[in-house]
Amino acid sequence: MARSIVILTGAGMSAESGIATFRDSDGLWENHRPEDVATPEAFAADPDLVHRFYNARRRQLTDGVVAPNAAHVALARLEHELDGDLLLVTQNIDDLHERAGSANVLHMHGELLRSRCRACDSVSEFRGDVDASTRCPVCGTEGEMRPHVVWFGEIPLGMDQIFTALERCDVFAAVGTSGNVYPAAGFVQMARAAGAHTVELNLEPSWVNTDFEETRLGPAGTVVPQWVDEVLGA
Ligand code: BV8
Repeated sequence: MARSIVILTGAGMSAESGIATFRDSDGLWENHRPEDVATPEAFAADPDLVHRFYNARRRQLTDGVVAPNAAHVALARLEHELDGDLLLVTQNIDDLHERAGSANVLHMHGELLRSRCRACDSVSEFRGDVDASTRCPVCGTEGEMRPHVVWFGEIPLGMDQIFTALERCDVFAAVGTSGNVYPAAGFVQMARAAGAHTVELNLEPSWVNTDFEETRLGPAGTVVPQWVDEVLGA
C-alpha cells in the first residue's frame, strides 16, 4: 500500500560527515553562540563577523573531505525505492542530502551554497567566500549579498508544503535533531495529530522525545540504514 513519509533531519545527520552540530563543542564559534550570530540583528551590527561565520562553514563543506555518510545514502535509497511519496525536510544548510542522491529536499532553513541579494531579492549559487564587496550576479549591486539562510527570528521556507505533508503522512521520522528549534520541533505533534506513526532516530533522546511513539538511539550512520531497510521491507 502506498506510503506517505515525512522525514525531518537536523545537524546530527551530518555529524558523521565531519560537520559540527550546533550544540557540539559547547556550541561556540569564535566564542560566539551560533544562535547569536545567525540573526538579522547580528548581520546588521557586524556583517563581516556573520560573513566570516558562513564563509568558514562554506569552505569546510566544499573542502573535498566532507562527504555524505551512510545515513544520507540510505534516505536517498528510500526516496528512490519507496512505493509512495517521501518529503525530506532538512534544517541543515549543507548539500549532503543532494550529494547522496536525494532529489526532493526541502531546506526549511535555507542553503549555505546560495546567497540572496538584498537589492533585487534574487538567489544565486556561491561556493566561495561572500562578503561586503561581493557583487550580485543578477543586478550587479555590490555589498548587498547575504547568505540564503533562515536566521533566528526569520520565517522558515516551505512551511505551507510542510504543513500539508504533515497532515497527510502515515509515517514521520526525525533524524539527528535536538528538538530545540521551532517550528521544526513541533512537527512531530502535527504528524501524531494526523494519525502518523512517529519515530525519533537520534544519538540521545531529544527535547521532544516523549512526543514520539518510537525511539531508536544510536549514530545516524547506523540506525538510519537499518530503519530504511525495515521500511522498504515492510
Ligand atoms: C520562527 C540556519 C516564526 C542558520 C537555523 C519559543 C517557542 C517557539 C519559538 C521560539 C521560542 N523562542 C524563540 C523562538 C523562535 C526560534 C527558536 O526556536 N529559537 C530556539 C533557540 C528556542 N525559531 C525561529 O526563530 C525560527 N523562526 O520561529 O519564525 C514562525 C513560526 C512558525 C511558522 C512561521 C514562522 C527560525 C529558526 C531557524 C534558525 N536557523 N539554521 C544556520 O544554520 O546558521 S536553526 C539551526 O539550529 C539549525 O538549522 C537547526 O535547526 C538548529 C540546530 O538544531 P539541530 O539541527 O537539532 O542541531 P543540534 O546541534 O541542536 O542537535 C543535534 C542533535 O543531533 C542532537 O540531538 C544530538 O544528540 C544529535 N546527534 C549528534 N551526533 C549525531 C546525532 N544524531 C545521530 N547521529 C549522530 N552521529
